[in-house]
Amino acid sequence: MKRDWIATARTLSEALPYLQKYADAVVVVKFGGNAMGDDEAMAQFARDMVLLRMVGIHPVVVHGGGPMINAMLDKLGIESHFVRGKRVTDKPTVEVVEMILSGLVNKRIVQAINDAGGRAVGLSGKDDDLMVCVADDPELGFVGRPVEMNVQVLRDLYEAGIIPVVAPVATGMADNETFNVNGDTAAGAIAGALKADRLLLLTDVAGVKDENGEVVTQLGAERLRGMIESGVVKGGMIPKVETALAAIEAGVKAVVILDGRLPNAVLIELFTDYGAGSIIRG
Ligand code: X2W
Repeated sequence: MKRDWIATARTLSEALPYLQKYADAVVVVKFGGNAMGDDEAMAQFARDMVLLRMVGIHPVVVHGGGPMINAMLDKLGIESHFVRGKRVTDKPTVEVVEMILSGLVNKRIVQAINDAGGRAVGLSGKDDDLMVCVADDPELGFVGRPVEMNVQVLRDLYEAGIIPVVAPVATGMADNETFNVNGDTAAGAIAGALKADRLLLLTDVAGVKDENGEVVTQLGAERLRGMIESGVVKGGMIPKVETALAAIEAGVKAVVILDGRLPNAVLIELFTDYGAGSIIRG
């Protein structure tokens, strides 16, 4: 296949204003379990993170892994229940959650970024007390709501050129407590505490849809609140848009909800006029 090198060079040239705009920006990327594809898709995501780092952006990856937790719970014969999009988490379940998120999923992402030539370090909300939680709701068991964020460890890592990769597992106020945190919630809390320039929520839908099922590319916080109240935004999208609104209130400049299965979704969003998904601003 003959490649159009002129088009390739033009693409790079057209990215210049965006590269200048995002120099030194802190970009928190939530990489959901449903957005993680096969090894090739994982390698592509990892290359995008390394590219961000190489152009002077500070990416912070916060991941999910719901489908991987489900698969292990199935194997162990433990049933999964969800209430308002969150996993009801008893003691045996939280142990599996920590093993899968901090172990399997976190290390798969770390390894992929390192294989792409980056320097990734994996940690969870427990490391350096990054994220301290209380129980979100008695009905949910060990599901955490972040109440104290200590994000200096993330700054220390990214200032040293390292890409932090965070598993949404947290410590509690009491000794020996472990909490399962929804990945979107964790990413929003981290982005808010860092006052990030962007929070990108990579999921498996194209963005926030209006009453006609069309993706809305730009949204203000007020319109979005109205869309929740009128029921236009529903189901699994509710925790995402609530996370987006809370992050903006905490000082994140903009949040983008986009389809992480799209090849190079992050690059399309940050470096092209086209953008991707729905961008939410205050
Ligand atoms: C999630 C944590 C993983 C997650 C869970 O147990 O599935 C809660 O529901 P995704 O892939 O981003 O959905 N925690 C409390 O959020 O994964």
